[in-house]
Amino acid sequence: MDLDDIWRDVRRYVRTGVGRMPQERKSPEKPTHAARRSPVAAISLLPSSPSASKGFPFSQSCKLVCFSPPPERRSISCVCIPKMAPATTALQEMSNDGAFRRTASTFRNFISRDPSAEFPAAAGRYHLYISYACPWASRCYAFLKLKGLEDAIGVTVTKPKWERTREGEEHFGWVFPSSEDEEPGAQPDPINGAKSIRELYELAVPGYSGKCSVPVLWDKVKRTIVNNESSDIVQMFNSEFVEFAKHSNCDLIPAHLKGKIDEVNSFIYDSINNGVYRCGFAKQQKPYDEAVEELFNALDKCEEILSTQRYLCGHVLTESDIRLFATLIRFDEVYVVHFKCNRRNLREYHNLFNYTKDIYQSTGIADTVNMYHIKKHYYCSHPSINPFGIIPVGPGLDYTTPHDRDKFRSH
Ligand SMILES: N[C@@H](CCC(=O)N[C@@H](CS)C(=O)NCC(=O)O)C(=O)O
Repeated sequence: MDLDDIWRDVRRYVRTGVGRMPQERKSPEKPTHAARRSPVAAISLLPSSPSASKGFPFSQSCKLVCFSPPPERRSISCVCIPKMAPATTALQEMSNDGAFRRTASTFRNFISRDPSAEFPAAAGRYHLYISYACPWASRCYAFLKLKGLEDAIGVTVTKPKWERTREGEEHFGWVFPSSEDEEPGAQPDPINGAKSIRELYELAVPGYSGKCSVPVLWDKVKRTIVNNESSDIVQMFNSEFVEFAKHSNCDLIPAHLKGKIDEVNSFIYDSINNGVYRCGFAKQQKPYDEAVEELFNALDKCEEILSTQRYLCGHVLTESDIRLFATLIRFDEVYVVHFKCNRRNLREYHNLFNYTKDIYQSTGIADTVNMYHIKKHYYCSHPSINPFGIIPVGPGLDYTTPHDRDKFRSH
């Protein structure tokens, strides 16, 4: 391997996150003994510099020097490159082995029904920003609907297709339409007048350079993001807003099922909810093969569970069902094609397909599903997967047709 080979590897690593730095040293100015024997790329971390990392999959800058051993004793001049940092979109959340690795959410405050809490529950104070396309955001909206919180918590929907969030910058993400008519189903931001979800993150944290995801739960009083993690948001909607809920008796996380719900959630998260993304965003065959195997094994398991009971945790609808539904409703229309989850269609699973219809037909849920937004987002926002942004015509399933899940009512 000569210096040019190393340089090529380094450039590839920086550009795609795939591969390995040949060797890393903390003090590039003083090459070590090993460095003198074989060519190395030595890096040192510089203070994080968002501007230096623009357009790269990493956001921390590095100083990089490549040395070659005697007799050549050549070195390639130092450059600043970004390395190893939070991604700014899901398409960049990639490990060296080509597998998709979702980064953790960053805002994790909790709203409490305790009036003295930092974020006390109140009607009209909090606002939920979502995209219909996003399964994580949709589960929050589903909770809001099932609990009947529409009058207490406002909702704004972004445009489905990711757009450039700032002139002259590389970042693509969720944006709001400029008028109610621009994109049916999406609205301008009525609270902050933001042009994009990114602007909300920047309002909350000036200079923010991480991922700008939905859902966003916004506090109008403190003018900040309370929480951007759907699994937290659904818990708050379930238990902390009871006073303001039209359907206060609806408990999607009942105490006696909590253990079971957690167990099912963790199983379906890895293999199904995030599993479809692991299939779709994989950049190498092996992680894709593994993700597909896990996904369909898990679907088979759910199919079996649903052959003896109406819902995943028994005979009542719970959080686990809302989580699974958010993935299943997108399955045949998007994941089978776009994410290559095509071992089987959902509609070939008798129980899962009827179960999906059953939940779709539960009060309020159909309002949380906008298939036009869902398809437009996935097929048009990931040019590395679908470069021409063509939206496939089918299959156009009708989830309003009769299902057979009532058979479990008498049990
Ligand atoms: N852990 C988060 C994940 C949310 C998430 O990944 N949202 C995606 C849409 S499906 C997003 O907004 N991505 C923005 C981006 O990747 O730039 C949650 O469950 O709330």
